[in-house]
Formats: sequence, structure tokens, C-alpha cells
Amino acid sequence: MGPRSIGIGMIGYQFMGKAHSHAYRDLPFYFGQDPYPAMKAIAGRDGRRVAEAAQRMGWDSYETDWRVLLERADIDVIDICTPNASHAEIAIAAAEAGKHILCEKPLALNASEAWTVLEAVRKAGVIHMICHNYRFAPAVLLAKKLITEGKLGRIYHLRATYLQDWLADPFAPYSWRMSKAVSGSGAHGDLASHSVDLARFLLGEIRAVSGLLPRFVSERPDPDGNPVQVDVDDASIFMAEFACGAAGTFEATRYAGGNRNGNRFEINGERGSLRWDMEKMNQLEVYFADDPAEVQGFRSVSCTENCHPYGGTYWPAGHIIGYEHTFIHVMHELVQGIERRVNPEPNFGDGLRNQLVLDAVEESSTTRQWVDVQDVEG
Ligand code: SOE
Repeated sequence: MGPRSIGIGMIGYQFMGKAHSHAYRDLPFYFGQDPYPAMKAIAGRDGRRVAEAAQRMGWDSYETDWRVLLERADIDVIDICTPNASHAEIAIAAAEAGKHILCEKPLALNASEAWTVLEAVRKAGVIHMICHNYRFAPAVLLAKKLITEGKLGRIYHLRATYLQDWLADPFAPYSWRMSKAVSGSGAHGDLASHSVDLARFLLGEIRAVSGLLPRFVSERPDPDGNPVQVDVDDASIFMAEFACGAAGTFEATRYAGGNRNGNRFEINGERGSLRWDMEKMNQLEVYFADDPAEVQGFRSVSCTENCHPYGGTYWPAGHIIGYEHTFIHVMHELVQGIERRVNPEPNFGDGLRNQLVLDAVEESSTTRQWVDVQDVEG
């Protein structure tokens, strides 16, 4: 008897669809998994383009209506890689059809929509996961381990920045990421949501926020050169108070010239500090206050040893991994979760909590007041 499989049906096939497809393909190669993800079908509205994508990315078949995936008995998991506005509708329908779900971030357009999605998956009893892939960089997992073991002692600060620059040119073209109706928000949900996930993962819940969501350019050209109104934020900047007592600052923008994908954080505690930068993702910079005086300062740990998270899964020590591997780790957690019938993390509960932080920042930017983040059970 051959290895068992879990049938995957994916909706959407652009940037994230490509990252997810690659991860499904490589997962059994590196993790030798039983069960393995069987790439059954992708869905997209344009028949010609979805057929081409299915062939290029290694899917067995394609559909032009995502609802057909829900009816197919060979599909166990629905993977949602569509623009944000359709996440809730697809996730709820998938849950009602009894499918497990992986959803790209953000889970929904706002917290009340995220609640509805969470209720649907809980009611259906399906496994659910949200794709915050940066948690799964080995260096981030090492940061988590060091903090949990108390190596930093009490935590004082978290400084998170997520800096991109693809909109720094005021004439850069309009896209769905600039429409509130389709995206929910701009840099806020797209980039700050990743920083919020890392912060919650590393330090725990955020209790209160004070934020600013500026828009620098309010009109951009469509492909024919006609002006289209931008109605989302261009940047998301906020202060945060953590339940653990730490103070946080967050900055996410698409206007930080020279920063292509600058997802970074620094954490300072009473006994040490940590720094991480996605563009050097295998390195964790560490500082320990009890290092001998003559070698005090930050040093860079290459997180590729066997003792590191996922160490030994790919290559010998010193042979680095990349962006795409963080998605392989997401798929690994997902498949393990389905196999063990335990929700992996981050799941839709994390998606809701993340969205509650984002909503509180939005409220604060409107009212110009500090806002408490709503507390939720479970
Ligand atoms: C675009 O800003 C984007 O692709 C985000 O949508 C991703 O979540 C981020 O990881 C990289 O940048």
C-alpha cells in the first residue's frame, strides 16, 4: 500500500498561489511525509489562465468555479489565496462543506467578519490555519525559544517594522490592494498584520494601541492611465501596550524607498536583546548582558545547525534556506494538524485576535485616542 494523501484544492494562483503550490510540491521531498498533500485542483475564473497555472505549478486539474472544489470528494483541504474580500465567504462555505481550511492573511476584512468565520469552522469541527509564514523562519522560532526559556528575562520593548517601497512612486499603478472594499485596508492588513502576528507569537497579547494610518497618494492610474481613487492607508504606525508589560512600536509602509521586503523586529529584555531581519532570514542577532565584558555586543547566530528549528531537514549546517521554505513549514504544520486532529497555530483564533488589534488601531487613528483591544475567550 502506498503512502496516504490529503487532497488539496486551492483558490487563486498569483503570488501566494505560487508560494503555496511550491510548498505542497516540496513538502514530501524534504519531510518524507505520510500523508502527503496531493495537489488535486486549483480554481480561478479565467479558464485559459487557470489551465496554464495548473500545468505550470503541478496541479492535477482546474476548475473555473471555486464552489466546484467544495463538492469534490477527492478534496479535503481548501486553500484560500484570493484577494481579502472573498476570504470569509469562501472559508464559511468550505467549513459548511466539511473541508479543512488554510487561509492567506488577513483572515477577513474586519474583526466582525473574522468572528463569523471562526464560528463557522468551530461549528463544522474542521481544522483551520492562517498563513502567517514568517513565524516559521528558523531564526524566529529560535527567538521564541529563547524568550520562552527566559533568556531575555523580563521584556521591555518590541520594535517591529515592515518596510516596502513599491508605492513610493506616486504614479505606480492602481491595484486591488488599494481598494478598501477588496482589501479591507492597505499596508495595515497587508504588512502590519504580519508584524502583529510575530509580536503576538513572541510576546503574547496586545492590550491597547494608539495609531496613525496615513494616506500619501489618493489617486493612481489604472492600466489605461485613468485615475482611480485610493481609499486605504499607505502606512500603519502605532504604539502598543502588551499584557506582559512590554511596550511596542510598529511601522508598516509601502513608501520606504530602498526597502523591498524589510520585515524586521528588535526585542529588548532585562538580560538580553534579539534582532531579526527577513532579508537575512537565517540570522538571529543576539545580545546577552551576562556575556564577558570584552565580547559584549550583538552577535549573529546562523540558524542552520542541527540544533536549530528545522535544522537538518534541508542541508548541512551553513547551507541557508529561503522565503519559500517558510511556506513549506506552514504546510507541514497543516498536514500534521489534520493527521492529529489538532488545530495548528496560527489558526483562525489567531486571525481574529490579529484583526481585533488591527481594528483597534483603525479606531484609534480615527478618534485620535488610545483604544483597548477587545479581549476574546478561547
Ligand atoms: C505584498 O505587499 C506582499 O506580498 C504581502 O501581501 C505578503 O503578505 C508579504 O509577505 C510580502 O508582501
